Amino acid sequence: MEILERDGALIVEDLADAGTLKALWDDLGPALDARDYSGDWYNGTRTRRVSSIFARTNRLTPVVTHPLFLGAARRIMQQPVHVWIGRSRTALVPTVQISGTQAIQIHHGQGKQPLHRDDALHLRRHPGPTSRVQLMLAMSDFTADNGGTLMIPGSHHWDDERPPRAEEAFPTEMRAGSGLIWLGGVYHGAAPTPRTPRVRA
Ligand SMILES: O=C(O)CCC(=O)C(=O)O
Ligand SMILES: [Fe+2]
Repeated sequence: MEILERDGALIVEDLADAGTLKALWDDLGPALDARDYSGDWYNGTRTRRVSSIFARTNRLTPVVTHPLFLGAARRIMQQPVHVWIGRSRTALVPTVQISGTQAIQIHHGQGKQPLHRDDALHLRRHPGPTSRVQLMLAMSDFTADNGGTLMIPGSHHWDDERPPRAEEAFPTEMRAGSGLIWLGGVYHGAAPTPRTPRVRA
């Protein structure tokens, strides 16, 4: 919790076991193979994306309920909010729910995705309470040259005036089965893949 709140991102090794990873490839791999490249500058002209992945596999449950992910999401987002209901001052505790899900496969020759905050979708101001706790499960190894996601640690603390700069970003390097847990306010982006023919998912 301390690292996540300070840096906004961390890697948990062996978040998913080998059996889960194989099953995810069996269920999602054919859908990725059948998918065209996204075809736009933001989603990636050499990137295949498959959404709604709970409709395509039933093997994600142990991943999204992993105590280090779900537990962190609950600790961060289930903060009581005090409201008046008539003359009663009441604490409402928000629940958490799964939001968008996507398998993202980056192929050789993909350019850099612009650095962005995923919680921009919530049209919110920063800094402020976290409204998304996110998980990137590595289905293949992530390296600095195969598209390991670029992250700017600590950038969830920034206000909305400060732009992200490429020099501040670090590539995510992790083995297949590891999970990158990160907050929705952290600037990040898919990394370019100029040098390697290996695909990343
Ligand atoms: O796949 C990645 O490395 C990151 C993609 C991303 O940040 C996005 O599409 O919002
Ligand atoms: Fe993103």
